[in-house]
Amino acid sequence: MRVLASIGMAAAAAILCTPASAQFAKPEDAIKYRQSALYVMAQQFGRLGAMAQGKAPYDANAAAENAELVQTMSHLPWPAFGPGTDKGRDTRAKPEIWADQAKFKEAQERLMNETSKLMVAAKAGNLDALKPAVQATGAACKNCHDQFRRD
Ligand code: ASC
Repeated sequence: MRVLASIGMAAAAAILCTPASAQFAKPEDAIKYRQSALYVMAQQFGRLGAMAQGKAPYDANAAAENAELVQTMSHLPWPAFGPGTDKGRDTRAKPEIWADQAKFKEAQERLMNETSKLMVAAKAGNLDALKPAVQATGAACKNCHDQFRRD
């Protein structure tokens, strides 16, 4: 019983001592997570880009599916930029992310706003609706990269 109680106390202490932002065991995990999310998002977005630029045939169902994935993925990377995750694995994340959190948040919100619109546009089922939404989403990607990602 005493053993169980002390295990319980240790677990409680571990939870209480963990900063709210640290949902990852170590910085390396957070970096890997956000890179993975951004990578998948870029892959799905690339397929929409190809359609918008006429490099791939327009397929309304595929467009809607990809846009939905882009929209979902666009929400995932941000909690993985917590304090202390500026190093721990190769990363192009700039110190500005942690130095200007408000500006970084603004860039995230711009992207999530655009990906929501992208999803609506893709579901409209025509290429003319898709094109400007792809362009606006790409501009939101670029806006964040220009400020917060090393080349
Ligand atoms: C992409 C991709 C990005 C963005 C960016 C837009 O397809 O992988 O990172 O678009 O290039 O400027």
